[in-house]
Amino acid sequence: MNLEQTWRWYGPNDPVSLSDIKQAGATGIVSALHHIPNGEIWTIEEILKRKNLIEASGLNWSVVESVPIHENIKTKSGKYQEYIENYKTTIKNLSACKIHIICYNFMPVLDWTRTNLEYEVSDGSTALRFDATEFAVFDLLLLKRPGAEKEYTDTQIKAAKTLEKQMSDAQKKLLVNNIIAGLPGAEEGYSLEDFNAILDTYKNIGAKELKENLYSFLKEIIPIAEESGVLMCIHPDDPPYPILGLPRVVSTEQDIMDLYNAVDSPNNGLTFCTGSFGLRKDNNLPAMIERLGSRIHFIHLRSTKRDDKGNFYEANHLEGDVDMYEVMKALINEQNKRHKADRSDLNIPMRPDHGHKMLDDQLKKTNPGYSAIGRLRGLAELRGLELGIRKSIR
Ligand code: DNO
Repeated sequence: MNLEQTWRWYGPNDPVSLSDIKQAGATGIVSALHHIPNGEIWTIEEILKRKNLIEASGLNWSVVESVPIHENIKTKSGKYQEYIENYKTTIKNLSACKIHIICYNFMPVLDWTRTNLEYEVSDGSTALRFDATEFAVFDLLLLKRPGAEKEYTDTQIKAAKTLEKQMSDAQKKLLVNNIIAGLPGAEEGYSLEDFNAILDTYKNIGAKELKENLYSFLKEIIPIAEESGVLMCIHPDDPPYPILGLPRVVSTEQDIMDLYNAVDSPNNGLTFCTGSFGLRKDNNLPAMIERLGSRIHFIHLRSTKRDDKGNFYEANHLEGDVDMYEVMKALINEQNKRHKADRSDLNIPMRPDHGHKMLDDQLKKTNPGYSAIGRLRGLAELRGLELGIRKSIR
């Protein structure tokens, strides 16, 4: 009984190949059909093409990350009903191809957000970082979002103005791109021109409304997931608090409890991402695993290091603010509970989430956060930790 070791693969264009992944020791692949536009049906034919490619390398397509949710569903507007019907068909088609775990998120407009993709840490490798002042420069001075000043303190506004004066045009352009052009796996990218207009589609949607839209989506799709034997697992917000005046509703333990209660079914589950949840001091990760664990269907293991000014960077997997030892113990405990309850889903898939850009990868073009060697290090450390804990508590 182990956690299933998986690895995110972006498809045939990913600079990390399936044979690289095999050498890293992962057995499961996490992948998505990124070429299919948001909202459209994933046909059986397209799914099988990807599946066959993965299986030809002796690997297994364990998890889909993600089937993205069209913005119209999140705002419950436009063609949302049609997109929900398409989503149901995609669930059925994935199930017909024997793929039974689907990760998704419900973050408005942007998926995950960072300001710096090449932050040099003390050992010379680079990590992804979120700098609150850089973000304020983007929001207040480059995007010039109407009403944004109200969300910042005078000190923050002053710091943003000072920083903006020191930045070159190229640095500003890079910052804008890092935030809105779409990080790997984010299914949408925007131009600065379009961006304010898209944010405006949320002008009447606060947290309450967004939760309602999420739950009405779940009420439609979870019965289909149940019939198809598919486990849906929502990914938390990254970072787990509102940005750009947008609501966030998947950030805390209470949010997940609300989500579980909205549709009380094991198929309505969670992707436990330690990097995202771990950014909030009020999220006690091991306790969350203990209480939310029965519906955790997928795990992202990663650590972050935050300061008290709203900045954070991605630390090595066993360092930073996440107590990975306690997290791993709680996960093993959850597996033991499942074992006792005679459940068949013992080998919960986990993947080393992100990694530093290091060694030879520094000379290569890689997907930010998804280079080979940093994740290889992460996976190696995590599997060692798992083995050590497992053997010592037997
Ligand atoms: C970032 C990822 C996210 C995640 C989605 C899930 O590295 O964790 O892009 O895949 O939010 O839907």
